[in-house]
Amino acid sequence: MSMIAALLLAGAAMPQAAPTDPTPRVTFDRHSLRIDGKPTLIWSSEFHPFRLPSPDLWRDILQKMKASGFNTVAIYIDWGFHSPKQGVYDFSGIRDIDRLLTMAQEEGLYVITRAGPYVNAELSRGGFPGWLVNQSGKARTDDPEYLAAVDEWLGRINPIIARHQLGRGGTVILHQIENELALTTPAQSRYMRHLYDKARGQGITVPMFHNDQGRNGYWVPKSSNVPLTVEGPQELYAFDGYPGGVCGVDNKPTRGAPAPDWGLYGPGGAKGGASASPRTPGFIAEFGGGWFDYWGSNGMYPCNAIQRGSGYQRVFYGTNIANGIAIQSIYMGYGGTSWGWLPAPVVYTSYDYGSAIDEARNLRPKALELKQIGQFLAAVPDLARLEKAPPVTIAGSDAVQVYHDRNPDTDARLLFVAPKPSNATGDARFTVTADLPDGRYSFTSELHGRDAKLLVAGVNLERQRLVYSTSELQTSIRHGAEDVALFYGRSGEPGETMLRYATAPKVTVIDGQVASDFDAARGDLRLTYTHRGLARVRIEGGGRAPLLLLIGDVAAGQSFFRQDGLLERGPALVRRATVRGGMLDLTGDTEAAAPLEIWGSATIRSVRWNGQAVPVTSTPSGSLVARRPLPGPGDLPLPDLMAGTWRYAPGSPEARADFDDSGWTVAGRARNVATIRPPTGQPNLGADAYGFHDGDVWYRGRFTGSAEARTVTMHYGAGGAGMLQLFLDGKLVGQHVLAGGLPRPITTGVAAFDLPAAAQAPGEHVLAAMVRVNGHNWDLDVDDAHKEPRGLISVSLDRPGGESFAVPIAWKIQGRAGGEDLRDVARGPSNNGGLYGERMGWTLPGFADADWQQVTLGEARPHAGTSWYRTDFDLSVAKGEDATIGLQIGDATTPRSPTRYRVLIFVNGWNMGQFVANVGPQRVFPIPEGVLHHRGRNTLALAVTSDGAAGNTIEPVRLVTLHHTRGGVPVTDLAAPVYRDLYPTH
Ligand code: IPT
Repeated sequence: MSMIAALLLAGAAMPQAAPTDPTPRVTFDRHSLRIDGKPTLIWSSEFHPFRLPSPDLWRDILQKMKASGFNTVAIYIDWGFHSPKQGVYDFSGIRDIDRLLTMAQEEGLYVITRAGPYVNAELSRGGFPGWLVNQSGKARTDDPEYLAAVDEWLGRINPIIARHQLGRGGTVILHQIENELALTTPAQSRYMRHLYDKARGQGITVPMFHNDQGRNGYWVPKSSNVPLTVEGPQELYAFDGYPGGVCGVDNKPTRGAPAPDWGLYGPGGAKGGASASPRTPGFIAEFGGGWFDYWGSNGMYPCNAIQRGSGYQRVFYGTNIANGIAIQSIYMGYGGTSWGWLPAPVVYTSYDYGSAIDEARNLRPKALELKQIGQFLAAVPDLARLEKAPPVTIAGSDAVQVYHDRNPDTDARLLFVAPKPSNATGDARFTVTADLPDGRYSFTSELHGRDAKLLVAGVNLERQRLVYSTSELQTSIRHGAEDVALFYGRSGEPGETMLRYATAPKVTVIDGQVASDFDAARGDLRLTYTHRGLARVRIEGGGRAPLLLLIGDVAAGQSFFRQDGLLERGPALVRRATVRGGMLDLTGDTEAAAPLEIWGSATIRSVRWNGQAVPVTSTPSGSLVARRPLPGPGDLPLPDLMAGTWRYAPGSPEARADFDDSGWTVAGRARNVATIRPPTGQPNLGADAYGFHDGDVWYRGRFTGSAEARTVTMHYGAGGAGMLQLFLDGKLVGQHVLAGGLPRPITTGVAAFDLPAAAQAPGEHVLAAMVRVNGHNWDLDVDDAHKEPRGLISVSLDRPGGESFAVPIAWKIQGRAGGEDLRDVARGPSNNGGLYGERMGWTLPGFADADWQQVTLGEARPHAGTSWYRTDFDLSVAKGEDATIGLQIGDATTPRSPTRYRVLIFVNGWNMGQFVANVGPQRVFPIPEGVLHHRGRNTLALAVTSDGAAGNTIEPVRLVTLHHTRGGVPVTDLAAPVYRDLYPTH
């Protein structure tokens, strides 16, 4: 071996760090991250603060992630969410990233920051700010105009991240510099280098990475030296993957493909390989934990939650772990809400994603399984460093496979048992024979349906020695002189756990049916049982600390939380456990009256639950149990909105010929850098060129009546399920809707209308068009797709068969009041578009609608254009109770209505989403507390847009409870302007 090769090899075994930090706390070797030198498996899930516009509730999500077994949260940060205008940035209120990173630290989670500049994330423009689409330079290259914009952003966000790095005031351990940059020309190389240098220069010292769109080997660290890969400047290589199939159109889960081997068991090389970057840890920066849903679907989120639910999680996440993927982040942990104009054309308002925490902040059943996996990973630190171990022998079934791994330092084993192929769902009973650290053993196990098992062998567990177990280990604690270990298995399945002792220990079965025998020659205590409920066994003597062995079925296992070194069970959620001077303070949630049982520090003398004393008594298994159940939530009565008072005002005065548009912007001359342009010589009508980047935009075009003015053809861009309404002198000519119902929606269209005879009459006429802009395209493919124009692209007024653009039109444009100069800074750039009612403040609390017409919503007549309906209602959610209340329109059991209308929903001034009756599928819109005042008055304003045809009337609107517990976190109503703050002179 050459000297250099020898040095390189030696170097590979040494922990590496980012080059600029003299005392790095986060380093890595080829197996895993090391935190303070300790190999640490990173088990993470994704959260988007911008998709939960109520910062107090960020803590709720972080606590639920922690309680579900995660040690890390990954966050995207959306550049556009913070910047309405070049040079203008906001990091306050719902945009306070400092606060989020502080909370993560307080909640004991590590953080992976993914701060753009580009994030994708089903966001309008993939997270780029609105103003960026006016740049002529190509985005995600080293174009100077683009880089200058990027530097603006990085100059603000990087220092925030830097001051929250581990050891420097926070818990940020990894930082992502770009997302899925799948174009790898020299311009991208220079761009990547720029991003990296910038971050280092601005004090980010933790290891950095890029998220490769699949396992392509794009942007691998210099050290990797693997053919067909592209080098990048960062320390780590990470990629994303969404295997496992998608739901069918019938909303039924599909079988999907087997779990890919993206590590130790892969075929080698960049694409599938053992690694594209052999000197850095296996790192999946996004692994599908659900999937997004699109306009016109049948409402796939519940199915997505099942498709990537229980069996999927065990099979797929388990396959990753067995492949030595030591950094794994699930996308999404909590999806949330793409409120306002956040959504890209590919998605509607809900970004529930089928994730473990649903949009209304309920823990789905799959979260309970994640908790078991997460607790297991934390209990066996050996799993951070895995290598292949010799194959095992499997008898009795061809339908299973066992991945056998070992930790090179401790020789601890992982036996990952999965169906073969891993998307199979049959029944198998089999016997595994393996040479394990404590000898050669054979054991029998089963697999039923879509399932897999993460078994361990040869592991030191607290003060015990686990030879092997056919039950899955969930967790263990030291409880004073005694250890407690929790195992689980499928209900009704036999199980066997083997423990090592010097001499025969004393076995006392406290609860359940567990048999034991001792093999004195080997020192093996074998416990055999059937998983059912929760068995409790105490084992004493034999040369070890006593052990309380808890053996549950899956449901029993899932009832356990492990917070702060204690075990707790009974309530729906245990958020925190704090022991101080003999007093245990627990916080958490109950969905109904619930028991409480605790194993923990032997010094606990009294217990409080959410601040209330709980009398406890001790049990033979060493636990404390509450003498009375913890209380559940009370009733949550909601007001009947249909019985309330509603006020109505027509909302499309812009359509009228005599409307005063003197304050509007003349459209035509602005520079056009859009990807679709009007024919040469025609004006630039694209809304972005005039500073209107989000939401609805109005146009008024004056022309002189002429015999030529017979048809009008409008080329326009409006995003997913976007639309256009055209009026002539105040009367609706027609509307045109872009087809929804596609994962890749149609985002531009051509609307052609015959004009009424009025257009041929002499004198001035006005064409007025409203374009509902449902998002800008993302830039996933690095082709500037975010610059596809929105609003009108070109308009031709002609006689059929005549010359195009025969009749000239003078256009004016109006979008959001103030354009890039936000009037409502607190609600921010994605809250408002340019509807008349939005420009006039009709969305806001405190607007005086008393002189509007009083109507009964159930009897409202449809009007062509936009109609506004306002009402107030009071809520009084009991103190100490958490809830998510939603607004439902129409019949929740059908995804869409035969009627054609759409609604923008403003709650206390916040644009909480869009309902499109004939496209669907979303009918229920969760409104987070903070936006919604749970104890006080609320203002609801609905902007209903239709063609006015009979029947296109708004369906019944009601409030519904989507989540309700006793517990929760304290939430303050958001500080945001009311009407008089923004319209002081009115
Ligand atoms: C990948 C993106 O990185 C992420 O931002 C998000 O868009 C996610 O997937 C899908 O929800 S994109 C990739 C799957 C093409």
